[in-house]
Amino acid sequence: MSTLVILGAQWGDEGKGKITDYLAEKADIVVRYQGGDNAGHTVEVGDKQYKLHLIPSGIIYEDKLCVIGNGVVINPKSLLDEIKYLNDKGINTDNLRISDRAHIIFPYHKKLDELAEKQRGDKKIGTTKKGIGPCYRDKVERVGLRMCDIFYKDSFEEKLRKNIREKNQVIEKLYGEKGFDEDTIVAEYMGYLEELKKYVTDTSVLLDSLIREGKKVLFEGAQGTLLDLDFGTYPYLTSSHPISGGVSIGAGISPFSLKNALGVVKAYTTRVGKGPFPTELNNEIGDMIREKGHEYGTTTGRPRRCGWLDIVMLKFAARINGLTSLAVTKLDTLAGFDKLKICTGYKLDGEIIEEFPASLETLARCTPVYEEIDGWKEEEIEGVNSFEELPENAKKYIRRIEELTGVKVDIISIGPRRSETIIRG
Ligand code: 2SA
Ligand code: MG
Repeated sequence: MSTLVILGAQWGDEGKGKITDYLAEKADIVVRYQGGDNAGHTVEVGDKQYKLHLIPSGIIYEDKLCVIGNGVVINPKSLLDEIKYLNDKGINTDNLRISDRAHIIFPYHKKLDELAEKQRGDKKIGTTKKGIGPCYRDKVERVGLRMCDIFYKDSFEEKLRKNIREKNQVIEKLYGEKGFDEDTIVAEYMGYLEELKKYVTDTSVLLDSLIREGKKVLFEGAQGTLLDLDFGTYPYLTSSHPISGGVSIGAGISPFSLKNALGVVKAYTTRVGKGPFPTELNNEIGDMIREKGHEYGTTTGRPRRCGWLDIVMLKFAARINGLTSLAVTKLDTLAGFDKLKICTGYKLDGEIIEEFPASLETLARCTPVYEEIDGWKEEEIEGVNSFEELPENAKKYIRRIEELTGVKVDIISIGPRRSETIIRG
């Protein structure tokens, strides 16, 4: 591993935090390249649990440089809260670096996110209401404020005041709600940003020199491939680029310096928020997976929708990301089921298709084609340390994923702890 991206191959919450934490031990630098505090990464070390939203998972280690890249949108208050949360748990955050080009989330972004969701009625996206979409919209519209702007206080204040006034107009005229007090936001946010100044630098230059030195860099994806703005289930997705193509733009490195892509895949499928989900189980099997797998959002606590593993989706993720290996997580959650199903294709108008369609209307007309595999028991998988020790049917399940996707499964996770990780040689 010289440069490796670890990303979600499904709809997020695949267990990227745990896998990144595991692989971070051998890395020098861990980098976030997209998203914001809509992400929720849970890492368990010994008897301690850490819930991270913005800071790369590598922070738990003493000696890793952790970079928040330009492609990330930063809520300064959340970031300061997270720094404090880590410091209170005895974690040092001096190794954090923030891109001077990263855009800033303000309270009006959150408010606009909430209001837009409310207005969508039954067409809700199911956003995390963290202001992610509205902040990226300002970036694309070229009116956003970036971390580098804080070094020029007067123009920063001027731009911020203009933005508050304009957003207030939308909030008041379009949605009929009360806008924000200009002075309050300016004072509060300039205070937060003053505290964050010491972490801000040109992280693109920094990463370039570290990569040239031969340092090992891990890029940590948030959300997942099917939530990618271009390649996900539009419009039920996030406003950034979790796919490997997002690394170059979101971290400011050449696309040719990224060597490997590890796709993290849950042994089944989950999704939070709305949108199509061909293998969803709206029955007691789905409920059982949710309870056994503790499938509730880290950021919002929302129950996640659960369903069988979808190979059409994984093949798509393998192709679009150029996956060089897979990590299958939560294999333990599937223990105790008599029969398991894997979706190998979609049936559309009497024909089998193997490519994920662009149109949601087409996707809604697809029905999954399943292959059945015998299950394994709880006691057979507990405390297992190697691939060979896994129950025969669990090995079959993993091998079948490899055959169908054409990508090798290098890592298998059978529990939240670092010790519950199987590495295949
Ligand atoms: P947003 O807030 O604009 O990014 O929401 C748009 C869609 O993206 C989905 N999304 C996510 N899906 C899974 N996990 C995410 N992070 C949190 C976590 C979620 C949580 O890791 O647990 O705690 O609820 C995440 N972030 C965004 C979202 O559901 C919308 O479908
Ligand atoms: Mg998550």
